[in-house]
Amino acid sequence: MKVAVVGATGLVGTKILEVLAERNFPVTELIPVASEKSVGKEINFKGQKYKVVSMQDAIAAKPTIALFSAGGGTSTEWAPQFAAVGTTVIDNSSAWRMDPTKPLVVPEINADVLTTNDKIIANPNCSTIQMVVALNPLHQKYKIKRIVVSTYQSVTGTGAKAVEQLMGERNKNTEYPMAYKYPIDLNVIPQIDVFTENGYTKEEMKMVNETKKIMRDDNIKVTATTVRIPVMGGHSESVNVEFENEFDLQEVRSLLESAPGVVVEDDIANQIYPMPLNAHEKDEVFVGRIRRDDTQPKTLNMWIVSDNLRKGAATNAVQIAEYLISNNLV
Ligand code: 11C
Repeated sequence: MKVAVVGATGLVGTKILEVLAERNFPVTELIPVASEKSVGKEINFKGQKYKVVSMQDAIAAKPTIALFSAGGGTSTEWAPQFAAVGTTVIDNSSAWRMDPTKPLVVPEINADVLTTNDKIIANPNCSTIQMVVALNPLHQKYKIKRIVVSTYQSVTGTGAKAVEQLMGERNKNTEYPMAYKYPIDLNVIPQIDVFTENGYTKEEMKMVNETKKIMRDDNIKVTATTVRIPVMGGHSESVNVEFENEFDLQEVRSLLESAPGVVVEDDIANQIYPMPLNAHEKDEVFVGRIRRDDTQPKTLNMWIVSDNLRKGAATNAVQIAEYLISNNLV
């Protein structure tokens, strides 16, 4: 299968190449694509070198699948041009997620919406993916009324420049780029992405809107505070969830233990709970600190951690591609 990776030199693009190789995705021809300034550079895939090509050359090659991770502007402009030559685009940006004609997919939850007609498929935001993977099995059983989520997000979500800022500050370098308005090392920044008119940030509104679309339930209320912290391994989330129906804590644990893509790490007697250091480079969503909210009925608290570059981006996109292949949708 001819596979294009658009944004192949970025943090997510590099991770997509790693995940494709690890999972032995059936790539017969790899087409790495990046911005004009990277065209001609070489990237490594399974021990072989490939030259980065331009968008036009990639479209001319008519790949079967294109995995996009090059920002919303690039996706808006180029994804339809790939789709027009018959390529199925799986897009990591926010460009198409809330378009009612485009599916927004987390394979463990709603891959069944996909058809052969879907030529642009949206991959959700990282902080949304890990939350819904853990919450969907509980929604199926107890029906979620309201979610209150606060996030603790890794600098890798911003990209390579933010990693350079954090390490530049930590190593007391004299020169490094500023990805954020403020220092990030020894700090916490309660802003991810730009502010919207309602006083929330775009990242917060992604969690609100994408959750409803993926879980196919517009009645779920979500309120979010998204926060950047000086961490590299993954995103963490404190989630308070109120259900329509009463739950049994032991049953909640069993549901999570048998949920696809979820690992329960919850043994407080031994101080076992999910942490980004342990989730780093893993594909699962880790859940711990599972306990009742004693202040109101039918309400649960939990702590959810996952590697934002893997399940939050690259792995989820590759899993969508695998689903398309195994269901003859490409
Ligand atoms: C972050 N969640 O951690 C963002 C990165 O809409 O795909 C991914 C942005 C997106 O900053």
